[in-house]
Amino acid sequence: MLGTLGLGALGLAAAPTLQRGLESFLAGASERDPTGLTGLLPNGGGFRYYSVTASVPRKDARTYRLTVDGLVDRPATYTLADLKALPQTRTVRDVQCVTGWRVPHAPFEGVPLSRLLDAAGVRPTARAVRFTCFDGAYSESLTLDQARRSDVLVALRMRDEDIGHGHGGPVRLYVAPMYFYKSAKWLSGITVTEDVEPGYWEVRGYDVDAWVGRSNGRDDAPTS
Ligand SMILES: Nc1nc2c(c(=O)[nH]1)N[C@H]1C(S)=C(S)[C@@H](COP(=O)(O)O)O[C@H]1N2
Ligand SMILES: [Mo]
Repeated sequence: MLGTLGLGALGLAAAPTLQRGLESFLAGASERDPTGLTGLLPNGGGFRYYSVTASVPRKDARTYRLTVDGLVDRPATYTLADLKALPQTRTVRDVQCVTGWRVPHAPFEGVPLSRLLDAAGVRPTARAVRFTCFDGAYSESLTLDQARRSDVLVALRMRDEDIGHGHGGPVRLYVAPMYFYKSAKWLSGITVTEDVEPGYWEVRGYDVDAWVGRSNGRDDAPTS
C-alpha cells in the first residue's frame, strides 16, 4: 500500500490538465495496473479506480453469478436479474478511502446483504461472512453482526447509474460505515463462516474492523 500512497501524493501534485490527459490513458490502462498506479486517477465525481489485479474479466447480465454458501441451510446462486427483482435500498453517505480521498454524499443502491443471508438461512455456529471476487484475488470479510447492518449492500447502482466495470460492476459490496477497501468490487461469492478471515488489504496491514474515523489511525469521520 506504500506504493499507492506515494502515487496518490503524485496525483495531488499533478496539474488538472495533465490529469485529464492521464484520465483517458489510465481509463484504458486501469485493468493492467497491479501496482496501484490507477489510484492516481481522479475520475468523474472524485472516485478513483482501484484494482489489485492486472486484469478483470467482464461479466454482464448473461454471465454474472453470485453464490451464497458456507454455513447456511439453503445455498443459492443469483443472476443479475434475480438481484434486480429484489427490493432495493438506497444510501447516500460519504465514501472514504483509507489513503485519504473522499467522495461526499455518494448514492449507492442494492439489495441489503441481510436479506440474502436471511434467505440462505444462516446456521447458529456462524459468526462471519467472507466475500470473494471474480478478479480472482481480492477478498473481504465482516462479522455477522456487521454484515446484517442495514447500510451494508450488495450494490447494483452507484451514483444513480448501474455500476460499470471499472467500479466493480455489475455487482459490488458496499459497506457504508467502513473504509472503502471493505467494499469489494466484482463480487462473486458470499460465504458464511465460523471466523473472520482477514481480507486482501488486511493481511497487508489494514484494520479488519474498518470503521471510518475509528480505525487505521488516519482520518476524521465523515460528516454524514
Ligand atoms: N475486487 C477489488 N475490490 C476492491 C479493491 C480492489 O483492488 N479489488 N480496492 C478497494 C479499495 S482500496 C477501494 S478505495 C475501493 C475503490 O473503489 P473504486 O475503484 O470504485 O473507486 O474498492 C475497494 N474494493
Ligand atoms: Mo482504498
